[in-house]
Amino acid sequence: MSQGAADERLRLFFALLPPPPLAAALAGRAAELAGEYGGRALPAANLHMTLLFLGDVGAARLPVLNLAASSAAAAWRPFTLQLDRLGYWPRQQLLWAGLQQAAPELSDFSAYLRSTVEKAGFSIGDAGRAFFPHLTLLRKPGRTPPDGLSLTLPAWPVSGFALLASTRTAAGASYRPLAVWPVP
Ligand code: 2AM
Repeated sequence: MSQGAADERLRLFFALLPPPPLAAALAGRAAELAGEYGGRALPAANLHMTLLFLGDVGAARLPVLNLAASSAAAAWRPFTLQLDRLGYWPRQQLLWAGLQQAAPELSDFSAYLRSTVEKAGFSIGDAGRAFFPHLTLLRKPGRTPPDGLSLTLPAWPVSGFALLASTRTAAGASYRPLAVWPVP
């Protein structure tokens, strides 16, 4: 391995990836919203729900991170999500899909993953930011979307989580799965 590769830093986060039919439906809704309000709709391949954002991590630490995530995966309890809410954050200029009903298994798992990863020596990207489950659909709309936009989608039986690396490009960020943990 070259010195450059050993020193490589990756912008990492753990996320849930919607199954392809749901991702396609979400991307369709995102494109519709971009048609109405402007902005950049995320393509299906980039759609995800962040569980835990780490930020920059040295590539050499990936094996330890993978081990920590595998041990956290053992605590997974199965759950299904219903994405049935659209919201808009004006400061981030971000339109997202989320949940009307809290999903305790999801927030419990995010918290458990966080404590496992912290015990393994990793720091969390923005430790003060509370976990708020959402899936970004659209960035920087030209006009502010109104409240109460509808979202009707099939249920999402969550079947695993992934570790993703984010790369910024001129066309926006793109996300590359580095590892996936299927769960029962
Ligand atoms: P966003 O979609 O709300 O922007 C990759 O950047 C993923 O990590 C995105 O889902 C992004 O959320 C999230 N993310 C980026 N910075 C973050 C931070 N400081 N804390 C928590 N999540 C963050």
